[in-house]
Amino acid sequence: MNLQALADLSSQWPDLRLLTEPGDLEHYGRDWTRRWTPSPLAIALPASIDEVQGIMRWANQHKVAIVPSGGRTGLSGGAVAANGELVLSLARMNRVLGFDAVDRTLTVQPGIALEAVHTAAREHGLIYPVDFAARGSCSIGGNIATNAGGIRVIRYGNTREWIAGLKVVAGNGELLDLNRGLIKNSSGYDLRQLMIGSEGTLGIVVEATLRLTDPPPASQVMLLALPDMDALMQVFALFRERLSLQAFEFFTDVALKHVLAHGAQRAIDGDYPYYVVTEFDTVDERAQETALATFEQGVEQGLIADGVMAQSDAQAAALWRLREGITESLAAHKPYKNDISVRIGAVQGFLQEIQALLTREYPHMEVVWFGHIGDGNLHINVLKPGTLSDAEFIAQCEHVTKLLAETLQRHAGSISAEHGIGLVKRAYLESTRSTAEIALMRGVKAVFDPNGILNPGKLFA
Ligand code: 2HG
Ligand code: ZN
Repeated sequence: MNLQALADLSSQWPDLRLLTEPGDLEHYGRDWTRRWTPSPLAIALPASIDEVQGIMRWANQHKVAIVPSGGRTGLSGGAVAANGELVLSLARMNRVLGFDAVDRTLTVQPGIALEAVHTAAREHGLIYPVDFAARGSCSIGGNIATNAGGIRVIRYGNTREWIAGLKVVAGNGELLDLNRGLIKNSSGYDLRQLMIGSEGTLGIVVEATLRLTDPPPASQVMLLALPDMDALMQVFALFRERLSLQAFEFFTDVALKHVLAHGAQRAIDGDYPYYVVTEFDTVDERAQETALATFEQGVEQGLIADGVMAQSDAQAAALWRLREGITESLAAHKPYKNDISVRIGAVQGFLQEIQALLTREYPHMEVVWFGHIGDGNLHINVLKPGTLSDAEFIAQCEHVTKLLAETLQRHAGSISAEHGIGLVKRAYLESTRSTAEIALMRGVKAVFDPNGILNPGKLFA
């Protein structure tokens, strides 16, 4: 039946690129979560908004599910096609469409990589400030679909802050032109913001107008070694008070062990349980002195055990690699991931509570902690021991995630800080959103996507 539908799509849109080879189905049917076996019906690679609309109308007519697809670097299964869906890949729609010097906006197609957006912004002397390790492979459309955060949220906020306008093909195939680059627009519901973070369940982003900003002043990168977990938020408070922070990231000795084994360079001799990579503005020499004085104060108070200040761009990049290389260094261990957040003010108590929980529940497993602690976002990766099968390992991790979700609920946190709910965290949505909220979300979904064509099973069952 679906093969017939596919033949119909191809005859309606003879120029549309469609892939059905097993290797392509495998490649486009998965994201960075390696848990599901890809089995899409086919892959469509539209080259225009017209083609995207055509696909959506066809999908409604034939009741074929669509999985929107960008760089497939997601960690929540949001771009997985494991049930005969048509993958709608935006990979060919990857151009910069225009720059507006007065509005300071860049208009792009959704399939452009984040790194290419950075380059385009810099060519105009400006920056697009959302940034994270997957920059070379992820696409801006996927960033928008998950409201991506990353390493500079502490300074610039999430993707949401930087979207001036969106063109979206809704679930029913209608093209919406949302907010059109306006700064002030008090004309009712902001559907643009509703689309951001909707994980491809309401519409497909086909064009985005991004806000750009001035590059930050010169900056300095520092690696700090801390004696214990209690010091972490105290050092954050000290540094935030004295310096103008761009980033404040942490990782543990276990994360360091993996990243070093994966080729990163050791920067501090000696072993410490916690590390911080921080970057801050250094407008003049006084700022450098303040940074050193802040560091020394931390040492005197027993909060900092050791530290390194980058002396060159290359050294700064090497320090960043210690933090940014973690995900890749763990990939071979099939990690089970948690991406959680609490208010900054709740981090300290929350950390202590979940450390006790994880030590108790994972006695024989390696647990790797790292993340954007300066904005309350923690990544916990549990590594699969060789003694457990995939299924046993996941069952055990799901049990612990349930306990973690209960703890999060008590601390008013979120089960997904920046990766999205997708398939992976669907069972825990209720720990973060109330029954009334979820009912409204389902209602919204039904309005934008009446036939339930778009990314079914993601976000909610
Ligand atoms: C990061 O902060 C990414 O490096 C990935 O969000 C986190 O691998 C992870 O769990
Ligand atoms: Zn992250």
